[in-house]
Amino acid sequence: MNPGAAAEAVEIEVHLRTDGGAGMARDIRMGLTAKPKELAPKYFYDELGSQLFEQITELHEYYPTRAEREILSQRSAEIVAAAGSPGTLVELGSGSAAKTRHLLSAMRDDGCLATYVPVDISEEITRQTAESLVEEYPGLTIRGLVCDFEHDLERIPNGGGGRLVAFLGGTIGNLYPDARHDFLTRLAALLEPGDRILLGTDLVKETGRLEAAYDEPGGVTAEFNQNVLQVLNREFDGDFDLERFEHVARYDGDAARMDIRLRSLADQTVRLDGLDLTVRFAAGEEMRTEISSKFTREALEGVYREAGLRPDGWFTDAAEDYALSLASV
Ligand code: AVJ
Repeated sequence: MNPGAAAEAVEIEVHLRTDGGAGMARDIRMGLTAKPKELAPKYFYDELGSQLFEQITELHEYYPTRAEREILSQRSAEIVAAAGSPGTLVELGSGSAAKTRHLLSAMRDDGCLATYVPVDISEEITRQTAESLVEEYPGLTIRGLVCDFEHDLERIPNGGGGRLVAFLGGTIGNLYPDARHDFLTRLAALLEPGDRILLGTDLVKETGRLEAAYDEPGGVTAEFNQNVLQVLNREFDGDFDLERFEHVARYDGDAARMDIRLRSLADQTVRLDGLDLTVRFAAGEEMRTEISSKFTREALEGVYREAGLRPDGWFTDAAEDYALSLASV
C-alpha cells in the first residue's frame, strides 16, 4: 500500500470572512433605528442561544424537530430512491449531522453513498462531525465547507453521480419571501439535471398549536427570544434590561407565518456604547426578532416554480405537521 496514493477521506475548506463584526454592527444599527425596529434571527445563536434552541427542540409543544426526525427515520430509503440514488449528500447547516445519519445510512444501504459535503458556519463542529462520520461510514469521502452559505452557496462542489442538497430544520421559514426567492433561485442555478433539493418546512395548522409551539408555558422560547438582547449587550457594550421586554409570538394567518417579537414593558432608553447609539422604546412597542413561515403543499410548490424548480416529491410525518420535499431543475 502506498499511503500517498489514497486521497484524504476528510477535507475541510474554510471561507470565513473576518470583518471584525462590522457586518453585524451595521445590521444591528439598521435594525434598531428602523421603524418598526427589527433584529435578524441569526443573532439568536450565541452559545447560550444555541443551547436554548436545543432545549426548544425537546419541548412537548415544539413538534417540528420530532416530526422531521420521524420522516427521516421512517422514509429516508424512499427519499433517497425518489432523489435518484445520489452519490453525494450536500447538507446546508449540517451542525452535528444528527438527522443526516438517516439519509447517509439510506444512501449506504442503497449502494449510492460516496461523498458527504457538510456546509456549516462552525469549523469546530464540522471537523468533529466529519471525523465521526468517516468512522461510521467506511469509504465515505467528506468535503466539508465552512462558510456562511447564504453568501457562499456558489462554493458547493459539483459532484458526479448526482447530488442531494438538503436544507433541513425548517430554517427557510426564517427568510422573507424575497430573500427566500433569491436563495432558492441561486440554489436552482447550482443544480445540474438529476440533482435534487431536499427542503424541510413546517406546515400550516391550527393557530393554537402554532402559537403554543412558540410560546410554551415553560418559557424556554421566551428566554431564547430575550437572549438576543444579551447578545447585543455583550457585543456592543449595551444595557438592555431583559426583564423589561416580554416575548410575543403570534400567528399571522395572512402571511402564513409566526411573527415573533419583543415588547417593551415600559418607556425606556437603551444605550449601546459599542455602536455609540441610544435607542428609545415606548411602552408597548414591539420589535420583531423572527418570522417562521408555514406552508401548504400548494404554496410551497408555487415557491419552487417561481424559483425555476420542479416539485419532485413530498414526504410528511403521520400527523402531516411537517414536510420534507424534493425539487429539481
Ligand atoms: C430554527 C428557524 C426552524 O422557526 O421554528 C424555534 C427557530 N424560534 N422557536 C423555527 C425557533 C423559536 C426555528 N428554526
